[in-house]
Amino acid sequence: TPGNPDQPVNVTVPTPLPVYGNPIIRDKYTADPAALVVGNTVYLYTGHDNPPPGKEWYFMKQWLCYSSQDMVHWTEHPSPLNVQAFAWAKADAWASQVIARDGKYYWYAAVEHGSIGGKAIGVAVSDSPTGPFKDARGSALVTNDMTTATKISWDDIDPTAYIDEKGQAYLYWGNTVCYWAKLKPNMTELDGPIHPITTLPRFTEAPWLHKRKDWYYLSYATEFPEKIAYAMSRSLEGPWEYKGILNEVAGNSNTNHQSIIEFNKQWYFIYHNGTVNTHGSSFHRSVCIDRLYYNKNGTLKRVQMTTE
Ligand code: FUB
Repeated sequence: TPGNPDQPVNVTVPTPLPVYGNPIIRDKYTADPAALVVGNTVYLYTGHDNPPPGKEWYFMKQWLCYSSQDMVHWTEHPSPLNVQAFAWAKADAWASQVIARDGKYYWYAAVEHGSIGGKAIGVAVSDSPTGPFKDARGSALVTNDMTTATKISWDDIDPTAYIDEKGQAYLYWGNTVCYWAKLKPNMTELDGPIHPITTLPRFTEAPWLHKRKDWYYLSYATEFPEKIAYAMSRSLEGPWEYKGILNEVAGNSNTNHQSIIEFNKQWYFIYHNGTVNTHGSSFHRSVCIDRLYYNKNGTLKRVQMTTE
């Protein structure tokens, strides 16, 4: 219909997407991001993909730490934690997360257990978000013989922790099955049983917890190549209601692993892809940042991935 030139016309001008220069780190391969907001600073902890030439696997020996006050300019700090810090572990600095409690920083990390075998979760502690971190227990917090919902030896990976308003801390983790347990206030011991969650469709790995208003969100990687899906609940103990896909497969990477934070009143979706990988494999990943937006009913809009 021809427009009436006397009538005002509503034109929706698309807002350009903010661009973070993805991937944000170019001199190292970084994966499995976990961000932590401390005051006016975001600390970003990542794994370090560094396979020997010709080896195709997640060869990772240390974790890396970056900080930023604007999500654009990142400062690298000396690596605050590596596999050797856990004397009982033998390999694999896989996905991790750092959270703060009472002036201390607790780093939950997946590694390969030296004697029990299979993946295990350790916890390290520091007085500073940039370390130095040391093993907080001298033994694993979660081992393969504590979780029996699958027969696989790598189901105890990808820890994520959250502390609710009442001060109750929770640890979620898993591969193939998502597990959760309460943590004692000391943050270094489980408090009660380990629960498998059976209501998350096609859960692969990489759980992450966040909260906005009265909703908890449990996002996770699904299928291969991985997308990020999510569920919502009023309680960290569930039940979780599946809500759909949040992020599509991230370029040139079989895995996808997210961290979601609010910083300066904006929500961020931090993940990895393989777009600067010149090795033709999924084992040279790079961390990226994009914005996360909510619908009025609290559900999440799909992430629009950007590149530089
Ligand atoms: O980085 C090693 C593994 O790949 C992580 O534990 C998974 O989440 C996947 O990103």
